Amino acid sequence: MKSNRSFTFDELMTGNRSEEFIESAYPFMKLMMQYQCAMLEVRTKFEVLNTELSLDSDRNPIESISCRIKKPISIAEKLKRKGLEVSLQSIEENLHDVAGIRIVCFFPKDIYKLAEKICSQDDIHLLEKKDYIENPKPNGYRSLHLILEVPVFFANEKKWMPVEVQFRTIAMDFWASIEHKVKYKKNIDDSTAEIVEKLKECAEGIHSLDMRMQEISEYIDSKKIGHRKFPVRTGEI
Ligand code: 0O2
Repeated sequence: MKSNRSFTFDELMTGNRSEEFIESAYPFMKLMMQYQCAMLEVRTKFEVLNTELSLDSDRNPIESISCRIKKPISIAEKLKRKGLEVSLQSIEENLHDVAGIRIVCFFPKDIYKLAEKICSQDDIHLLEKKDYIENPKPNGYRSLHLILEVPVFFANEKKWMPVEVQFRTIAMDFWASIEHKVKYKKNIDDSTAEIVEKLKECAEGIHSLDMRMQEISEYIDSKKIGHRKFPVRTGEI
């Protein structure tokens, strides 16, 4: 008969409890595997779009794609922060960002084009959209966040899974990465007005650079300077 007592890590790993450990870990591992597969599905869709769109415009809209599955500790912390139960059912019902993809683009217009193209695919459901480019966060953070739901075909079932997609330009990503690092490393809280103000100024400067670079690119496109019929880097990310 199974015991309800919880076991220490040593008991689970070294004693005859390892089977119980594997048994209890399996449903979590299965759920994470399913998020991983959903992430792969969505990533492939963006790789296809990137390859196709480069044919028409002579350049790839996507600079890089990165993927991550939220760590178990971050999942538990987020659920607790929201006052929710920490369980598999609760993860599925309440968290939409367990599978996350970050798409880094060259220009802001690339972001909206990719978002429009992915949302128009008939096997994609748009669950949520947060446009922090149009409406930046008070600290200056810019990015377009979509929660997409995609069907994944497993060996014995078809399951709709949510994936969070964050779209940023290289410039927005530069700001967000540094802001995250600075705040994380020094443990600075948002009330430090001077730092918040300086970071916000940098975000504004970066945004105006983004817009100017986009204008230059559009000008070059309009003059068809250096126009090639076929892309040089088809499919490269
Ligand atoms: P990690 O490490 O990316 O997993 P919600 O999910 O709607 O209940 P949440 O999580 O605040 O609430 O959603 P939101 O605002 O869409 O932000 C989610 C993610 O966006 C964060 O993930 C960050 O990756 C990024 N992000 C949001 N705001 C900022 C910001 O001010 N600076 C930086 N650098 N990134 C930001 P997590 O949850 O932090 O963790």
